[in-house]
Amino acid sequence: MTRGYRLYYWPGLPGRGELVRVVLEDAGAPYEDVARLPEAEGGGVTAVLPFYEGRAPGHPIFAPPVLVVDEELVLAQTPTICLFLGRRHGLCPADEPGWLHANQLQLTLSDLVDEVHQTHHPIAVSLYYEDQKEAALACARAFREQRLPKYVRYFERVLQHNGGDVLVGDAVSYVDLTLFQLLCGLEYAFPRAMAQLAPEVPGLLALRDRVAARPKLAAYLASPRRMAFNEDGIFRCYPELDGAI
Ligand SMILES: N[C@@H](CCC(=O)N[C@@H](CS)C(=O)NCC(=O)O)C(=O)O
Repeated sequence: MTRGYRLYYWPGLPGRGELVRVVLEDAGAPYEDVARLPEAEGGGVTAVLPFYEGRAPGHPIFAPPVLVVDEELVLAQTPTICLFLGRRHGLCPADEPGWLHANQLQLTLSDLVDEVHQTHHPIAVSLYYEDQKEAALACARAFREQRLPKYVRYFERVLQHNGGDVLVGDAVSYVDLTLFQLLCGLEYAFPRAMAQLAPEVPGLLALRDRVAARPKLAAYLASPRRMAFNEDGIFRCYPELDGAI
């Protein structure tokens, strides 16, 4: 049996796969990023499809990312994968109220991810952005004006409530790593809206910078393994959705 972690996620986009990668990388945990291998070596979309289509062994999953642990445990749902890794690698409070609050915050960040995706796909995931652009403009406007401020102000409040250094517990957790990735994505997709909100969330922005400077994560961010945001992912740079056009 091959022991260790195997990550299965759509190649070519950072998406939710990147939320798992930042935890693995900050933990210094070796993993195989299977779908990023060439097809000839068992990678590519072909590696992900058996999970997505229900043909892979192990507990059935609904949608990637998937983490296979020691070729035995098959995990999906990004918050569950990150909670599992966080608890295993000292990136999560150990006490019950602590990890429950971590999970609560992670699920709220996951809701935010869903709402970001909805800004460019408000009608159907199966339709192209161009085919739902009118609805996307309205959805993105409501997101920028109402939901985005509500989310970031909430997380600033959580941070200050916890003393200002980290979101939960007394050390950096997987939730802070997810927040880091989401702030990077929001600044990529909504630079104008985020610039307007910046004065209200100084604590979050400082936390983002502290997380980025953590040695293992910093090494990852500077490496070719780090996947840049692009217009196939969740965070897309469509200036019209940022109110820039
Ligand atoms: N709530 C799930 C959402 C998973 C999800 O939507 N995955 C996307 C890629 S980021 C996907 O492959 N969706 C295909 C589908 O829903 O059919 C999570 O957080 O992991």
